[in-house]
Amino acid sequence: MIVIADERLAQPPTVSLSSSSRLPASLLAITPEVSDALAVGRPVVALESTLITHGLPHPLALDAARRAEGAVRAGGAVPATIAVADGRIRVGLTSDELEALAAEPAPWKVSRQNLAASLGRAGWSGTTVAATMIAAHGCGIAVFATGGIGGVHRGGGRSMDVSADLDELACTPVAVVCAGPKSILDVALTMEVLETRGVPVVGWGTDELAGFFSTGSGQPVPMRIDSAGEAAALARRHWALGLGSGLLFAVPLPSHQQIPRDEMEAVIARAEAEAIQAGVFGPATTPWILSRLAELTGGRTVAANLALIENDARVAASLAVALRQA
Ligand code: PSU
Ligand code: MN
Repeated sequence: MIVIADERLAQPPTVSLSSSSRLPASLLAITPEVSDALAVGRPVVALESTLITHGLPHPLALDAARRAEGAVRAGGAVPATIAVADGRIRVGLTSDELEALAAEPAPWKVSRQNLAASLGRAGWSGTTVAATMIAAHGCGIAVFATGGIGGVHRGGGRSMDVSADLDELACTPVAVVCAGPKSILDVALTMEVLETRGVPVVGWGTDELAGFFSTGSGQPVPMRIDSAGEAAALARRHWALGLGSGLLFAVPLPSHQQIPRDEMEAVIARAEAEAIQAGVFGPATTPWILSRLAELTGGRTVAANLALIENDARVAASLAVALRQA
């Protein structure tokens, strides 16, 4: 007998805080606004914090964080910026806390590997896509917005520098809304890994994978949706299958805000070569290259990065709202 799952019966993996919470309360601090929203089923969008601590120069990083939160609110959802501080995973930050995070002199960049270690340390740490997904899922948030996910670095076939973000997408059922893998990566190899690991990569209103600083990446996406309602239906169906993985929604940066791909490619190749020459490797690679790109483009990559983060946050809010409309 063939049984067809009724997607209307499927819930996002996280509905009520008490039943879905898998993170111990002793390691978690959720703001009242976020926990109230989760308790009554209001839409919530998680936001990451490595882009604040390591991805953007100051004081623009703080501006980006506030703009992302504003875009989520304008879209009718509650923002939950996630970070680690003083022994707790913080879900939702006050304005002062956001400022303290952005001003932290030596923040850690926290992924799955060093999440426990970061909780044993004083001060603020930024959470990557991987760590933010763990926190979001662990407290009942199904939708998460970021700028660009990590992936396979250029030369990753040899260096094996493959972001833990990809494995997290494979094993944590959260919908991640981004502007594509960061274009400093080997985007084609990143797509191969996502396919192997069973992560749906979905074009938001486009057949072309979003290209981070650029509207398009030149790579096709295996599937597309054309509205938040369609995105929500796909996510529900995916989660109803119980596969355990997340979904990646790739939202193109509007073309008037992009830096054309040809132009970016030359600059990225130069920054990449300089990083190798400077002996930069491991988790330091992404922040180093992003900051070098900002210098080489006279700040244009930073402006594009701010715009795409805000755009992703707006779209993520529409998805969170649609997921709550049965
Ligand atoms: N998006 C941005 N800027 C960033 C990042 C994302 O616009 O700095 C961060 C994310 O937190 C992502 C991390 O998870 O870069 C990937 O780092 P790595 O390649 O070391 O895994
Ligand atoms: Mn890495």
